[in-house]
Amino acid sequence: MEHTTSLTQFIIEEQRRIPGATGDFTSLLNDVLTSCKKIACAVNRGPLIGLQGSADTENVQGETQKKLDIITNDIMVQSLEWTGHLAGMASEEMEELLPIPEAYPKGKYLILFDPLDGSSNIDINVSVGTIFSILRAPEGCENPTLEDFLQPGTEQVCAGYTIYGPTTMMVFTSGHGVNGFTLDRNIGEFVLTHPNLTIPEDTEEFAINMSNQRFWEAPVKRYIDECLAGSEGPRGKDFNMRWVAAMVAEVHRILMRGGIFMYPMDEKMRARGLTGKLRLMYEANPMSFIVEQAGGASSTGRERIMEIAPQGLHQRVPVILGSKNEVERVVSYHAEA
Ligand code: AFP
Repeated sequence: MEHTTSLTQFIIEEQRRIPGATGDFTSLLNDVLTSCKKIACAVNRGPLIGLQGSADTENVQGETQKKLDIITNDIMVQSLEWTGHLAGMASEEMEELLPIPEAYPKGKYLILFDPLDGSSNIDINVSVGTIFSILRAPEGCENPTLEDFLQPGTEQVCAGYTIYGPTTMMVFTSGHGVNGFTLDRNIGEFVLTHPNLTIPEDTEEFAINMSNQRFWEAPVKRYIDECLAGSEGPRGKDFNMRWVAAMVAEVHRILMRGGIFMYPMDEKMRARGLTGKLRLMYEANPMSFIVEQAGGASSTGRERIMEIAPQGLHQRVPVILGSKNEVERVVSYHAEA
């Protein structure tokens, strides 16, 4: 039988390379992957067990929640709160941070997650995902405050996502490159299938919601106009476009074959008092960590996302990430403007 490396084996071997590692982080990551397996089951069986459609409630972002938004959030909380590896949790679906209940031991890590990214795709059977970011809690801290969570992306210990698509895959980084694992349902394990993922520096593929075109700022308009002009324009080559409406799927495609993803600032958001569409702590920071570890770049157009000092748990930021040379080009257009 062909030898495969399971995600559990992979992280235990990584742990052995770190002198003094206690195994706490390894166990936490194992708990995260167990919750993602449970979410994969719920997502897969959704229409068979009445889990599709709206829950008719709103989250803190004012967005209507799907039934699966609530159920996947519960799965994450229930799978992680009792394990003793966490000091606290925060979720895109919950207004306040969630302390670990008194009944359970406290650990040294904090986790932030978007339990079901791209949930508008659920009812049409298109890819969705779970995104997570792990931070260290301050030394000896049992009851973390909001300030303890508001660490810049550069402080992340680990970031990852699970994509529930034709196959279920988990991709993560703990600061030593990016690796992808595919769920083998026959053995119930994530198996290493995509070692050392790297993003090509150049690309001919962009992802942006074109319906917002008339609201974009000048640098983004310029960049996309030049892509659309194709081989007759200043770029001298034709570009392709994709838009899945689930950041997990966009980032996954970029890790597989390069590309640039943008959810930039626009006039419509500004008029509504918003500072961007995507959430810094649950989407932008973890995805930026992964993309940078794979050799790509990530920016708001004006600053590196991972260096932003967070102001709130649900803060939104513009996001431009992917193939390095393209991201740098968009950043230079912002600087010129
Ligand atoms: P949901 O998780 O609320 O469905 O939002 C998905 C998302 O935050 C991100 O994953 C997509 O890239 C983006 O929104 C899609 O936004 P549009 O609906 O404006 O295309």
